[in-house]
Amino acid sequence: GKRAFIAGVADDNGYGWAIAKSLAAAGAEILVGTWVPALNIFESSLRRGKFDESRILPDGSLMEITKVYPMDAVYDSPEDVPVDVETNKRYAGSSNWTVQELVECVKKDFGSIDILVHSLANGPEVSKPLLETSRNGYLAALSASSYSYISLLKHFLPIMNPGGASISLTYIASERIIPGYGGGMSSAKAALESDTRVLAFEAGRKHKVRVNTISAGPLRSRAAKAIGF
Ligand code: ZID
Repeated sequence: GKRAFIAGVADDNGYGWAIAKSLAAAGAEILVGTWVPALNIFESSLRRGKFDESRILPDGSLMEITKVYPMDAVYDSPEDVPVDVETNKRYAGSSNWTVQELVECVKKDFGSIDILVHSLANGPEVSKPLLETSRNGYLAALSASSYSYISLLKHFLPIMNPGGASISLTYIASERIIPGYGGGMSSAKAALESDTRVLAFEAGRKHKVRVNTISAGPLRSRAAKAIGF
């Protein structure tokens, strides 16, 4: 069977969860990466059976998540983590959550993966029009929503089996004006789409791994509610 790593699952309402279920139904082993500040509540909800109904697969069995990894995709290695984050109560309880350390852990635990799913985004100023977006807000949106994909793919590629596949989720606001999708999020999705073409070329040639992005329809996830969509 195939092994999939899905980055960006912290509840049962988002695309990451739904994709994990589809992959599980198709017989894949499921590993997920959960944003560090959301890790405790996700793991305890899982343990307490809060998601059991949403875990039901078409054949009646429950989706098994083999392992939940803490992650923060805006940090590539420990040197990148600022002191205030490192010492933050919500982060201090977890370890190995930078992208490089995460991939080292997956390698140690499982050796390789076949499928990488990027289902995460964050834009702290998403509710501000682009004209009112600060430099920091813009760069944060691109760091969490676009570069996070380059970083994950770059670190996972050496342990991805040839013939493997990688996918991310985008939004049509990259191409058309959608008021309300501000803070540089439209720019972040445009970057993600352009990067998908370049990364497909590079990862395809070098590692025989496919790279695609899906322009998603509306889903009432936590992220979508947060921006009032
Ligand atoms: P979600 O909240 O379930 O997933 C986002 C995840 O990212 C959460 O689990 C966060 O904890 C995690 N996260 C945030 N920052 C970090 C970080 N630094 N490190 C690690 N994890 C982090 O929401 P979702 O399922 O909506 O989002 C998944 C992907 O789908 C994102 O790339 C979205 O941009 C994309 N997407 C979602 C929708 C939607 O409707 N939910 C749309 C398009 C793309 C969309 O907005 N019409 C209107 C709106 C839309 C489509 C059509």
